[in-house]
Amino acid sequence: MKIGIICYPTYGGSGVVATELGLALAGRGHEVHFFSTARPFRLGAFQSGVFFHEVPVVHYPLFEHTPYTLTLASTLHETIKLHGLDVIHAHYAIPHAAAAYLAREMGGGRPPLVTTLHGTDITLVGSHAAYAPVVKFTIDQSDRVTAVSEFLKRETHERIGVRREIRVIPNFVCGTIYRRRERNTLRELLAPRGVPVLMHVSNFRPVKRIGDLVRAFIQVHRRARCRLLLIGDGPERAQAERIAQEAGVLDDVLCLGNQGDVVELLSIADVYCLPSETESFGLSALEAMACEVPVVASRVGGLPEVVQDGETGYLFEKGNVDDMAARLLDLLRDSDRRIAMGKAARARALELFPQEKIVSQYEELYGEIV
Ligand code: GMT
Repeated sequence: MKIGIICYPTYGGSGVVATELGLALAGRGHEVHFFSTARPFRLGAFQSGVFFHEVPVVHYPLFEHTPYTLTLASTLHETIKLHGLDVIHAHYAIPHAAAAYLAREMGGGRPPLVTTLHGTDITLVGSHAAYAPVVKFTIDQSDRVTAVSEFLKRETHERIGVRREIRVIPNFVCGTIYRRRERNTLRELLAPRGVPVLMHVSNFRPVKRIGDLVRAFIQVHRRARCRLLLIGDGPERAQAERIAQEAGVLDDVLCLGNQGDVVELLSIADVYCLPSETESFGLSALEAMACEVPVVASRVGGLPEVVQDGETGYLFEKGNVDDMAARLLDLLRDSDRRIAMGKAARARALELFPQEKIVSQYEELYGEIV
């Protein structure tokens, strides 16, 4: 098949899932065309069967905001005419499903359109009154709609009022790439003399509640030797550093910024923390689990579908910093339990969310409509 994939190029789970899916499909012999304003950060070097189409962002003095939806629709339309795509797969409803809908209509109803909902396109931005009518319309008009968790499927029905069938195809991880490696030198560099490492990876948006994480770390740090490694960047990073500085723990809070190879870093993590306000799935938690890192996360959204409380990590009530700190401390103090939970985490990741199985589910879905 010739498959067009639309995604955001920036650091964020939806772009990661779209990119990994496209690369895996190309690995199976499909021709995959990516559409984005910049090369998605996980796309890497040239791979046979993978094409990237940069969507132009055209400025004009009259425009206060550039109408990206239209340039995306035009780019899709031209590529469909030129290459004869069999299916368009829009990742993240806003505005990708709308642009894909437009391109399909321009092509006389072809090719069919799959929309994958990722989370904030429904739970935050998508349910805003300014977007919801278009989100609902484009979901209804898609030939197939998928959501990355049962939670997100429910939310789409309840919040947006969508009645049509939504198929849950969860996010996935490649167990061959995401596995724990011996990285003693890196560990010695970032956390010398066996200091236990707590880790968090995100784009530091308010929804991630980074402040809660630093406050819990401050409590843990008073009672046990540990270091917090924060990977990624975004609007809440400076505040996180300020909280750590005021508490006098900044020396043990390392903000590494955006990183290319998270597997290397996850390989030196002892516990992964995700204290989000909401999370439709929590892909970063799954990647940590595949690297044998137990996850301490808030009991929100789709996270309970990923993290098994008491087996592969712990869940706490959102905003309960004391409980988060207690759970982190438990794991730091009991290395046997920590290691056992890490192994259980990898086993769950590979049993429920293996790349091979989930990519096949998308392939079957395309097969139904092409
Ligand atoms: O949460 C983010 O920072 C990024 C966002 C996105 O759309 O790129 O992530 C959403 O999609 C991921 C991939 O499906 C999910 O794993 C995340 O849970 C989801 N984020 C939220 O729901 C907040």
